[in-house]
Amino acid sequence: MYKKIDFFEDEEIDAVLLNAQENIRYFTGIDFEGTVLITTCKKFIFTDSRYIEDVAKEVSEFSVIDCTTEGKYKAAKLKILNESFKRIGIDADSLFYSDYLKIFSDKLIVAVDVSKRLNEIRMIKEEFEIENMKTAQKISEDALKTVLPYIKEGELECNIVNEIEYKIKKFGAEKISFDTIVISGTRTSLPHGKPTHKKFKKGDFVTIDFGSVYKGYCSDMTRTFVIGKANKKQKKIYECVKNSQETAINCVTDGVLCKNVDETARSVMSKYEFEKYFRHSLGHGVGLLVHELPFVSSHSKMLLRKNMIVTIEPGVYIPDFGGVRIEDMILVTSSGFQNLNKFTKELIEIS
Ligand SMILES: [Mn+2]
Repeated sequence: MYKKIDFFEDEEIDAVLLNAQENIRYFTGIDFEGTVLITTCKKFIFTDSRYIEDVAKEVSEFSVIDCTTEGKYKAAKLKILNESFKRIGIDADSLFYSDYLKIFSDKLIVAVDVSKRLNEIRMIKEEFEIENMKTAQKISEDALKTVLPYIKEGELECNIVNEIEYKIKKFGAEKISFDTIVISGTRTSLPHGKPTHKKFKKGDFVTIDFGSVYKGYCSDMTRTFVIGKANKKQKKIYECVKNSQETAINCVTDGVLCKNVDETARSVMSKYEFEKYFRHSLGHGVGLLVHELPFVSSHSKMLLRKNMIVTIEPGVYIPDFGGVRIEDMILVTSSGFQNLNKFTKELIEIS
C-alpha cells in the first residue's frame, strides 16, 4: 500500500526524487535504503545488492535499478535524470548536498524543494496507519505495566531503560521509536535528560518517555511517578500538568488551530503560576517518524485535521527541584478526538 504523488502540475515539475527513508516507505510501500524517482508516468528505484532481491519481489510498478557499485549508481541515475526532465522536485530536507551537486550543478535541470509538501501528505493517516500506531501504543503500555513493579527505591534509571526496551521488543515491536528516557529526582527538570546509573530515592519524581515502532509506525508516551509519598509542591505541579494536558486534549477537534491548543495548555498553567516553567511546544505529529508535522506549537499556522495523530505533552520543569511531563497520542476525529493512550494519569506514588 502506498500513496501516489499528485502535485506535479501544482509545482510545475516533471519528477520527484525521494531520499528520506520515511518518504521512500510512504510513496513506495516498502522499506529499503536507496533513492526513488517518480515521474508522471514512470517510477524508478535505485538500490543495491543488500535490498535488490526483496525490492524487486515487492514492487511491480517500479523499475528497479541495481546500483551496487558507486559507478553504476551515478551512471544510472544521471542517465535517467538527463533523459527528459527540466524541473525536479527534491526532498531538500534529506538530499545530501554532495548528491545534489552531482545531479544539478552542471545540468540544465532545476531543483524545486518539495519536502514540505511530501511531509504534509503524511500528516493525514490512513486507516492501516492508525491501526499500526494503536498497536505500537498498546505495546508501549503493556511494557510499562510489566515494568512498573521494578520502579522502586534503590533501582537504577538505566536498568529501567533496559527493562522497558526488552519488553517492547518482546511484545512485538520491531524497535524503540527513540532512545528511552528514564530520569529521576532533580534531573526530571531536564525535559530530555539522559538516563544514568543514578538510584531512585524516596521523594524522587521519575519521568519515563518512550515509544515503540510497529510495522514502521511510531508511538510516543510519557508518564511521571513519585517514589514514596509526593509532597505538597510535587502534587501541585502534577495536578497543574494533568489539568493542562486534559484541558488541551479536550479542545482537539477537526479544524482547530494547533496554536490555539498550545495556548489552552499554557493558560491552564498560568493559573498555577507555572507557565514560565513550560519551555517546549505542546506536541507534535507522529507517524513513520516520531516527530513529524504538524507541530502543536505557538508558532504553527496549521489546523488539526481529521485522522492526524499528534502528541499532547505539557511539562513543568523547575531547575534544581524537578519536573513532570504527561504525554498521550491523540487521534483527531471529525467530532473531537480519540485518546490512543489508556494508561492512567492519576499520580502513582510508589511505596
Ligand atoms: Mn513526544
